Amino acid sequence: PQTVYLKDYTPPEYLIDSVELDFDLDAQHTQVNSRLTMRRNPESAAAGVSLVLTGEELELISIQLDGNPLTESDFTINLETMTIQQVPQQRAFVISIENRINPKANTALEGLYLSSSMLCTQCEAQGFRKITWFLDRPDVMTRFKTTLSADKTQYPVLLSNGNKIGHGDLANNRHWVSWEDPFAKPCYLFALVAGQLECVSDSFTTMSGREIALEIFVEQHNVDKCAHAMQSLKNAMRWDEDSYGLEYDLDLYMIVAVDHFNMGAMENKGLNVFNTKFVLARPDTATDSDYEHIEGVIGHEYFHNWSGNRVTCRDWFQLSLKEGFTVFRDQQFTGDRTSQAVKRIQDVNALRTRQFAEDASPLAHPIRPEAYIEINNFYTLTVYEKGAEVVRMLQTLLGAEGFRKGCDLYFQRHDGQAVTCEDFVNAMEAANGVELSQFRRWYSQAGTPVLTVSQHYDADAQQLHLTIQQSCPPTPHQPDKAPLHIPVKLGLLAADGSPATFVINGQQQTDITLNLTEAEQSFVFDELAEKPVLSLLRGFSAPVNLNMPRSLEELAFLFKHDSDTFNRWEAGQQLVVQVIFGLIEDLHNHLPLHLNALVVEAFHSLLNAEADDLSYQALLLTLPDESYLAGQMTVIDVDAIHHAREFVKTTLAHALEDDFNRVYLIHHRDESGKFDADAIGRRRLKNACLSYLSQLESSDSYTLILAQFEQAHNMTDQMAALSVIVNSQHPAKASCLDKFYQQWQQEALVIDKWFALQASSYMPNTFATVQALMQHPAFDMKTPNRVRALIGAFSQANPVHFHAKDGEGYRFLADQVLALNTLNPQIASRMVTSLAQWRRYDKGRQKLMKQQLQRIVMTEQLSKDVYEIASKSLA
Ligand code: BAL
Ligand code: ZN
Repeated sequence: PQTVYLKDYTPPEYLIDSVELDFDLDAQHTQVNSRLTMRRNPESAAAGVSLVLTGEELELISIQLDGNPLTESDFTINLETMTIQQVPQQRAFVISIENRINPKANTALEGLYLSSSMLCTQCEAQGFRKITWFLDRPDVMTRFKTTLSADKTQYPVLLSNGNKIGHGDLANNRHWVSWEDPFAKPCYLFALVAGQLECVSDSFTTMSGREIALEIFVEQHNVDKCAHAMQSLKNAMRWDEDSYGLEYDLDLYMIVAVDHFNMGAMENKGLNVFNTKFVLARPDTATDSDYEHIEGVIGHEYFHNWSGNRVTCRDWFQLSLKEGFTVFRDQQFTGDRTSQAVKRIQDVNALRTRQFAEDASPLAHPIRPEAYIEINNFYTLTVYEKGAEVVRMLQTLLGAEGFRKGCDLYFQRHDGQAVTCEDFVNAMEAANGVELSQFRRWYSQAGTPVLTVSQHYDADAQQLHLTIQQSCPPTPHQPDKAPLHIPVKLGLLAADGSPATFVINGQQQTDITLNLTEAEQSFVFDELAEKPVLSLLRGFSAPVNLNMPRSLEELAFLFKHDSDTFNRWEAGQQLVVQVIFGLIEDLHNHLPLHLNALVVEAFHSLLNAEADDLSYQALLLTLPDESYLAGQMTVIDVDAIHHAREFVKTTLAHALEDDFNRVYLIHHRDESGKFDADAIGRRRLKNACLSYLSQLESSDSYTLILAQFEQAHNMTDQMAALSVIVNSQHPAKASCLDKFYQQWQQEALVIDKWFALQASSYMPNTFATVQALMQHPAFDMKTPNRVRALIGAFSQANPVHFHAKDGEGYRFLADQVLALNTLNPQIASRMVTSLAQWRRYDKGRQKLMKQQLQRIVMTEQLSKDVYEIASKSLA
């Protein structure tokens, strides 16, 4: 397979002024007629008179140039292109193409495909070329006029981008609808949908007083699950006006929910297509987290209307320009709507467990990659989540106001254009009169930097001396790293836990953002009459690992007193991390385990403290994830991590049983249908306590848990109970799982939870359960949500069983990857990433994981997607 390089970018040789598309829709024989009005691009330096269009898996019917049919000597077609030997160079010309496609055979879910009985499209990144021949690249933007015709009974609703400009009936029970999008867009933002859909409608009045029609289309049985998505959309529209001054531009905003979707959702202009997972919610079917994710994703796709659609990417290497920025925007939105403290912790947790792992693997790449084989493989945590951290650092460095000025200038300069990450940074510089040349390295350098911190308090001089060294481990093709510009927020605490005032650069302060730009830098804080406690990297001000020796006492102190909500949580995490690593060492040395009393005391005091934000309180009680702990180990020992973490949890449960019971009972009440911060917080805190109590495996705990399972009227409580039942020896386990299935078998999204819960259980025999579930009538390899729920959950959220010593987990995963390779390469390659970190395990596991990667790479007819991930993993 061919590698595409950023350095090879050249402007398009031709432009498309407008396109008219006619679809004669049918599940197996759809005919596409396109009329492209084109001309030579004056900006292109390329010589030659031929025109190369991109197309894949298309059946050509006819082709014309300016109304004259072309014969086989006028053009050639290969796997991915059509080359027309000669087109006019000095004037506009029209290419008319008729081709046929088969949506039903399209199991890759790119281009036009069938989801249940509905026809829909996914064109990002390069799906449009599976619909018709085109200049399928984001810097070719054009105006689309689209006419859809189809059987009126099977496809009564016919949707595309923009405004509806006409409709009518045809012979043989067929009908047609025409759509016109007034905004020029790249073809990756094209969409069409046809099906038997119900419309839930509402409206929104913009800040300038324009009335926008809002429409959510779903299958009939889901009409009762759209209210939250609709409210979320209105919240997002208002928020973007208030926070960025950005208003919606068309008169209509449509969202369609489909069952079969490779991603979460897609920001097509005026016609978002969503995975049902991020639209449908009813209190009894969706958890509080589902509700929050729906609002976040609805917001994300809506925000793309400016950061992505009005200003788009020049090429796919610039993907983080729209994704990193839009993730940052959706993070701000969710924080404003819920709790900034909680949202920040959730985001950092995800970044550190998953993106840091990617950065430490053979798949590490900069947020602006320099090469790819298959662009679909670069919709990564690095491009999205680390990309958002880079935008966040810009905001930290420029201040909220300066950042907003930079955003305003960016949208003003580039509205209607396809631009680069460089253009974004340029706008930030120009709007603020600053220079960000060193900061730009965040775009080109991969890997997670490490800050090594040392401090010394000089009592005589009343000074704190702080030295920070930065380094970054080598990543593929980048053995040596240059120092980055890293904003480090910090504060100091006095012995009584209050903020300590200090003097730096002649100014008195209580907190500061240090600009780290060199490999090693020292800072002096003056006028400190007593030794302060350092609270460093507040708010996780940069995506780095900290190497800073801290005593358990100091961490317990910060866990109690730090006024920075992120660092307070972080102190608790690091306290437990240190204790768990001590226990792992004891396990390796065959010593008996004891839990340090400091941890018990810290949790006791937390459980007895007043709290405003109960969701935050629940996070403070939650132990670090096994995958986070794994990321901190040189040689990952999944069994020891699990054993030590369970030991801490069980010991806390026994020591603080009364506290957990009391807090549980204070907050246990039926508030189903209430989604305010208090109700959600109560459920989270109560269920965190329930999770500890389940460790007791006592008849009292079994009774309490079963009662919650049976009496729950909301999915949060029902799932929380079932989850602890599945991970315990609860005598009612089998009957609860069965009951849950019977209750929810008509609700696909709830059944996904049922699969995922069993696949991620750490109890014995899970692998046999997973194998049995593969044969379950409700399992389907062609439904990405189901594949993620079973195979994804087992390989990504069940370290103990996936990494079973005998290698059965690895073999199972490789079997499924190869089965998926022909059906849906995008989903197949996502599944391979679990094997990418093979070098981090012991020799025995390394060998077994590598064997499976080699087996995958050697397979014939491997998709580009899977080949790229498997071969890079082995490199
Ligand atoms: N653009 C692909 C889906 C998303 O990030 O919104
Ligand atoms: Zn996005």
